[in-house]
Amino acid sequence: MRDKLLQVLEDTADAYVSGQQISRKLGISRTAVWKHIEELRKNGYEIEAAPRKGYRLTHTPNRVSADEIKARLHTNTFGQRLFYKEEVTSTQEEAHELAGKHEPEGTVVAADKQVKGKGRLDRPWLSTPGTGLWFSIILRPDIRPQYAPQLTLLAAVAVTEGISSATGLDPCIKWPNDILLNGKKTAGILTEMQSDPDRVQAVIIGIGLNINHETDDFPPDLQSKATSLALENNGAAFHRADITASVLKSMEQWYETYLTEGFASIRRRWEELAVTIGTRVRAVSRSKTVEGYAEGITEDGVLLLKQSDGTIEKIYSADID
Ligand code: BT5
Repeated sequence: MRDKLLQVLEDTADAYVSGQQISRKLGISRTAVWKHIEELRKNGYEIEAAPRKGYRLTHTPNRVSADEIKARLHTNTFGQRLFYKEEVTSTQEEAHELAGKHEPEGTVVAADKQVKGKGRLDRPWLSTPGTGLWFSIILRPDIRPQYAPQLTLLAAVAVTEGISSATGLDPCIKWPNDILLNGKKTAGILTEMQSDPDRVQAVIIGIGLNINHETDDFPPDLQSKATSLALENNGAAFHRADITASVLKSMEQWYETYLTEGFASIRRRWEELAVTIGTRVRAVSRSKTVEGYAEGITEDGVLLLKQSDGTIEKIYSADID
């Protein structure tokens, strides 16, 4: 019924439609109309109600555009140059191409749908339209390639804080790149780079944010592992552009800190936000599985696992159980 009501409101575009007209069209009482309007509002729809005129839809949460994002941006550079596309293969591919064409630092490519969203190690990233937001940021730090993983950790801190300041939710980080709510993944980060042997040309940070998914939007095998901000907010949706703008703001702030002060404060904040640290974990990589006590991370983002014999194992790339 809510879909039908929404359709009626959308069909009338900017004009008002009276409660009586809606109740006739949908075959429900005016009280029921009002109740459905309230439900829509809870889900982020902004609907004006004017005496004797009726209702008017002024804002739809599930529509994102470059304008919707830009209107909410409080950054100097990040996202100020913004390409928004309804559908792409992967925003990473688009951003790589733009980086090759000398697009400046802070340029963002965002999409509603990715046909081939990618995770690490060529794993797929589910990018259903109308639910989340998938975007990539071009950075051009003057660093050596081996320090690029620091930017994954920077992004993890920034995404965690960006989500909490926009939603009041309290996500945490799982090494190296998972953002979790209630133990389930709500965002993922993929860092790739274009580099000379000793200098980075561009780092492309891809961020996948699950925002308004319902459980059924995830395939069965992901339902126990993945979540969305709305699912962790009693089903109430967020405006995807709000979340995106908040994450970009947080990214810009932490990136400025990184450039002026180095990695130390990011590392400290990362360790505060990470569930991985201070617990026993199992790191599974292609070549081996290592169990141990997660002591912390190094200056270059490597996870340190203390073994029962006291030796420290360095984990460069793995999945953590
Ligand atoms: C990641 O990889 O978590 C990095 C994801 C980065 C996605 C962004 S979206 C914008 C940009 N463009 C791209 O094409 N990619 C980036 P990884 O740690 O390898 O996690 C991948 C695993 O997470 C998959 O094997 C699934 O098990 C699970 N997964 C896939 N889609 C998911 C989703 N939407 N939400 C939660 N988990 C998901």
